[in-house]
Amino acid sequence: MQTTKPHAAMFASPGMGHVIPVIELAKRLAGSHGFHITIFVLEADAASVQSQFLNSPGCVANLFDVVGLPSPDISGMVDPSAFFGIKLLIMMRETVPILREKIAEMKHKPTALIVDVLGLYALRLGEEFNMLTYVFIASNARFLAVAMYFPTLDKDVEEEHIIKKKPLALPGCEPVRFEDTLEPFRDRTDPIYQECVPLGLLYPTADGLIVNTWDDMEPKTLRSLQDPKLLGRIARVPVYPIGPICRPVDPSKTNHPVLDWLNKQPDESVLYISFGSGGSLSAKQLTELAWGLELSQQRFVWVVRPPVDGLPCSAYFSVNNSGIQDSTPDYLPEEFVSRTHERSIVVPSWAPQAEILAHRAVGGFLTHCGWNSILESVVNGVPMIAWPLFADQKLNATLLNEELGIAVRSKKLPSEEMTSRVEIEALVRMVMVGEKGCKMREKVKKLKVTAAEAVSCDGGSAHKSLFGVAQQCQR
Ligand code: BUP
Repeated sequence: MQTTKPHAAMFASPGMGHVIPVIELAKRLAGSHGFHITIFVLEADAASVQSQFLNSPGCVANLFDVVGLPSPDISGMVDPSAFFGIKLLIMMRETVPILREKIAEMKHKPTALIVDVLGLYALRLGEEFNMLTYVFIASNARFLAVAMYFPTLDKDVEEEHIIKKKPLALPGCEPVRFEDTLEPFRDRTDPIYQECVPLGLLYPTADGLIVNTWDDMEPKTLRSLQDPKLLGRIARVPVYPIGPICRPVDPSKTNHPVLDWLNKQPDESVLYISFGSGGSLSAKQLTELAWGLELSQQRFVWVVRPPVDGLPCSAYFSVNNSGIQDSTPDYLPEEFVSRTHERSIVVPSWAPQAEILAHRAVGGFLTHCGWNSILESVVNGVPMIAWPLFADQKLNATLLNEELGIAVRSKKLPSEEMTSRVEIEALVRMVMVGEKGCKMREKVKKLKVTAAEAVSCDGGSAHKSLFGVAQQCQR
């Protein structure tokens, strides 16, 4: 029996949606389970949010080491117009030789390697350096189920799902609409499909699959993944539901103009709107959203990003009583800020989201359905308006809206260009002041309780699951 501390190397993809949960997992493995942790992450521009986050006090608290890896040049390997998730995947693939060199140089070799879903190519290093290997799915069990099952469907995709439009029948799980699956899975003739779908076969080559979810959030899918007669037949390795892991925050201890403004608002009266670190809307859709928010007459905090052809912005768009001129950016309706400033605040590009969602004044979240955003909403008992854009977001929106009943969603068909201002107004009012909003709030508050129970150090399921990982690593 090994007595020294287990040493885990973690390989994180760039982007806040990946880096934040990797750091949180590292904190728990180091803090509660005695791991020594080295995190390898692709270096980003020093001014980027990622670099600032990694240099912030919470990340340099001596709990783990962070090693930056140079970003490889992938021009010539992938079409410049390709979906950014694909570019990240190729960057991570091309970084594996550098990661290999770094591990080979380490004096105190890792005994375990934990990669995220874009780092699956690095699993092959496990055998070479005698490390146990894990995949950390910072998304959910449903994403894992689809990714692992897709190679099994492969040849049926065209006939059954694209032509006949049949949902995917995953053993023991709710059927999954084909249009909810990830973009790279939808066109068998695309080279990206050939790159991405076989990745599903790599999950079972790891020694364990660590998922940021918990039983009450995804009971059916988790059961299936753990049942050898259902999806467990494909997973073949232990599945560890260790969620929900989110950044622990205290809004009263954070200084930020948005939080100052929230302090002055009534309980559960503000809608928070954000499309995540990578999402933006078309200019027309932004206009409709702005009008929908204004027509709803509700309070809101909006993290707004310019449409692809818009100009970047650098100031808070608020109009104060001393008569500062209207600072509405030109991609929002004229004088939008002047008309709405008494009950809203518009933030350029980045806000302290976890603190905002934990604030007592926030009563709804219009979200792109990134998994971290969803978890941050659930742990604070905040109902949602689901507005998925890409990647796993449609799968997530369906879970929230159709299975858990904690989000409403636009009825817009895929063929329609936009969600109209009238529908947006109705969705906002439904969540903030409607009967449906009350019911959703009740449900999400119950789920919040199960989330807190899961992560409790006093016998919570997530804590036990992580203990399982630690035990496996001690062997
Ligand atoms: Br935008 C924004 N402030 O203004 P997701 C995001 N975040 O703290 P994504 C802020 O980034 P994926 C902001 O709290 C969450 O922890 C937010 O992760 C934080 O979406 C994280 O929700 C965003 O998973 O990533 O970035 O689109 O690719 O995983 O969907």
